[in-house]
Amino acid sequence: MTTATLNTNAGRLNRTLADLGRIGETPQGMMRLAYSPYDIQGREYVMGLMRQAGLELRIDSAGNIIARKPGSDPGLPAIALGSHTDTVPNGGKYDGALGVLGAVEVAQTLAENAHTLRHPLELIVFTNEEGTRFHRWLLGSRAMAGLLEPEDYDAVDDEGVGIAQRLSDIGGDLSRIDQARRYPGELAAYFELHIEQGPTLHQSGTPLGAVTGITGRFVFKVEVQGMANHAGTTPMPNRHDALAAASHLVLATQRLATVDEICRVATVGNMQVTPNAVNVVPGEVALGVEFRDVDTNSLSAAEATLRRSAAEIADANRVSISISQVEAARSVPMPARMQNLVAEAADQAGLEYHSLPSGAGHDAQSIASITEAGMVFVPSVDGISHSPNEFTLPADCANGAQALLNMLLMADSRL
Ligand code: HGY
Ligand code: MN
Ligand code: MN
Repeated sequence: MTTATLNTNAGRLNRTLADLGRIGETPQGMMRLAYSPYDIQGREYVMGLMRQAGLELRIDSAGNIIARKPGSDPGLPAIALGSHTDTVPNGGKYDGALGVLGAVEVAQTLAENAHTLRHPLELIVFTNEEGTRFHRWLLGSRAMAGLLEPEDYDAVDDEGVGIAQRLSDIGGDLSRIDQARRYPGELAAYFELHIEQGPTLHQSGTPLGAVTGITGRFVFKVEVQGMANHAGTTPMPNRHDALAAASHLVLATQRLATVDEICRVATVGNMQVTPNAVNVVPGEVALGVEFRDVDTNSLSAAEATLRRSAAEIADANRVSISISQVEAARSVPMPARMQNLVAEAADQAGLEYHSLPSGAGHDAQSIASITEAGMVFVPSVDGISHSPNEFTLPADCANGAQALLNMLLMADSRL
């Protein structure tokens, strides 16, 4: 069944991307951290665009923005388009933002063509996708999908602010957060436009990506307990040097994905040294470890290897090392029917596409547990992301929005 396609407005989309990209912009990069004043400002900007597109807005108890437009058949479940507007510290202007503003552009295009879908349309902005707050990612989409864990309810962020306050700052309500839950059948499908954040599409010159699956991820908090002592008078054999031990652990983490090839990637991205003085043998080190793979068994094997290495390092450096898991996100396949929608949307737009897995996590991996989810990628120049150098060409942004619209129109006529 062919479906008439409408055309999104590339200029308008790239203008809204530039506008949102100025909210939270600093010389070091984007700082629209979840629940921050910058994030709140960005949410207000996006909500203004959604109202202009004729959508009715609400904020659920998890702080997610849900903008809705009725369809011609009120008995049908909504089709949702979404992503996030929060960024990592010193982040880029496209991660999440393109998915949200691409969805707004789709809604604007439908409105100005007076095109009413059969299904209700929902645009969703999920909160704290990056997990910069509380070091627990996908918080808004996990709340919607019923995937919150006990640690989420009493989380406190690095500034000592609890989740109840953070949610209240954006219109959410921790005491009612379970009301954000939605159940299978409430949504007919969920589509997310996102930058690839990796090099595959840009290197091959392919304008669109059909996402085959979203990576799993294990995250650990590691605490190395040694003994602070005088850097000048403490003989080397007498030291309990927590940073020396942590440094061995960093290299052991890297080996999981290089020498041992147990998982696809492994990273130590943050570390706090105490007392962090040049003339003191470090007494304590706290670090975060994450590894990712589409095969959850590989993640478990990597965890076992990491724990063995930690025991050997602790013994050799006369310290104690504790490893506590703070996240275990399973990998999520995208249904073939959703991947085929991307392929057909690309054909309709006259664009090549490439099927590929996502090395990044996305809200779609939460929402995939309550409805069919599909993701369409556009190229990241040189594969750079989570950096102020993150860049996607305006024409590629426009291609992504057009593909998203084509997917929506096809799904509306078939589901
Ligand atoms: O970290 C990620 O994979 C995503 O960008 N939140
Ligand atoms: Mn993202
Ligand atoms: Mn991200």
